[in-house]
Amino acid sequence: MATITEAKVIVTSPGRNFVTLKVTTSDGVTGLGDATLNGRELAVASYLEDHLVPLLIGRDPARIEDTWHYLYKGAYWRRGPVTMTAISAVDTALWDIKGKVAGLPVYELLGGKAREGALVYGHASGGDIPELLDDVAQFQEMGYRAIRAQAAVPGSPGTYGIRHGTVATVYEPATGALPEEQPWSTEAYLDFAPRYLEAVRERFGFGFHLLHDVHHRLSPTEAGRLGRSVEDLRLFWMEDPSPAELQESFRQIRQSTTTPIAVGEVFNSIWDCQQLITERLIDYIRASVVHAGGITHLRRIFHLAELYQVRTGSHGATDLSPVSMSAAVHLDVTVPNFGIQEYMAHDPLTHEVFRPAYELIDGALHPSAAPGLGIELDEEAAARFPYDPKYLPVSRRTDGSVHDW
Ligand code: GCO
Ligand code: MG
Repeated sequence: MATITEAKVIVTSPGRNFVTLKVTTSDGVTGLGDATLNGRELAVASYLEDHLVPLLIGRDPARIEDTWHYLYKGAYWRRGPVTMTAISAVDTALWDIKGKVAGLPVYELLGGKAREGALVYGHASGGDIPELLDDVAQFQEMGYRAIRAQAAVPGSPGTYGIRHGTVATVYEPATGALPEEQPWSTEAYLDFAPRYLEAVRERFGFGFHLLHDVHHRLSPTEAGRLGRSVEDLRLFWMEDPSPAELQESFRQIRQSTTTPIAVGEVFNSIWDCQQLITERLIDYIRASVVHAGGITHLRRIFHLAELYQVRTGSHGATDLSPVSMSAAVHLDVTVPNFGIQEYMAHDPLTHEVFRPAYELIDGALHPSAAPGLGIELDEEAAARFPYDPKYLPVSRRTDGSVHDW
């Protein structure tokens, strides 16, 4: 029996911060897992180094399911983003190893392909409506068949989702060495968002999927109003309309509008979306490999969703490293209830360290057929980019109080 002989945590900042776990077996096989938790990276690095790595040494790398439960139940303290991101990294690395040992791409271990590629959506944004329209045009030229549209809300500089620069520039919300504080007016947003979404449909028509992210900024009543006001624009989805700690609040949004609802990028376990799924309060579940317990646990969430006709639409912003993007694409091509995959191309510097083998073809990501996840990490290159503390911004209402981000 092969055993795990080493598990190394690699923290690097090629364009942005990433935490990666590299697991090595006694047969010399290595596997990678993403452990990046935006703005809280070192907490996961410590959880891994101080608490999980000692438990991995000597274990059988083939026993993925057993290791998952050993780490989850064995900790006594369950769930939470730090714990679940650390478990995700171990799980993803073990799937990578299992694929390499079997000589098969991970999608074959997951039951084989149900589709050739995973339809992705790109992020168009603008400081105003004309800029947004130019950006949408560029994404269409690049072959994207699904596009998310966001424009800066007048009076709310720094509105989430707005890339500052050309289409080749990467959108990156984690900026300051301390959190940047940004003003927010829900009234101004509710007035403006339907107008720019309508401008996109007017100019480009209905021959592509149009998505929009609300970023947890609305109450259920406000979200219902927004959803209703854009029904004629036939959005693919309205994302994160409200904070989802109160799952039952989505019933009100659901009853107010036929605009499809997507949620889940901050979820870390099946328990965060159990009611949303089983009561059909959402259309798309956006949990990801890196924050929701790895391939093993995310697959469980997706299977539960399948029973209730909820489709998948995993988070895939730049803070999800090419390691979790690789894992996501392997899983996406196998699940019957796949909906869409978010994809934001990484900063070119990121690719000096991470070499993923997935390919963007005609608006869809295709996994590599290489054994494992098809991802390599250059440790020498990683060492050239030391950790660079960055925080996500904090949002404040016009009266100065803290709002949801
Ligand atoms: C998205 C997200 C991101 C997050 C970021 C936080 O839909 O892609 O909302 O942009 O804000 O991933 O770490
Ligand atoms: Mg989002």
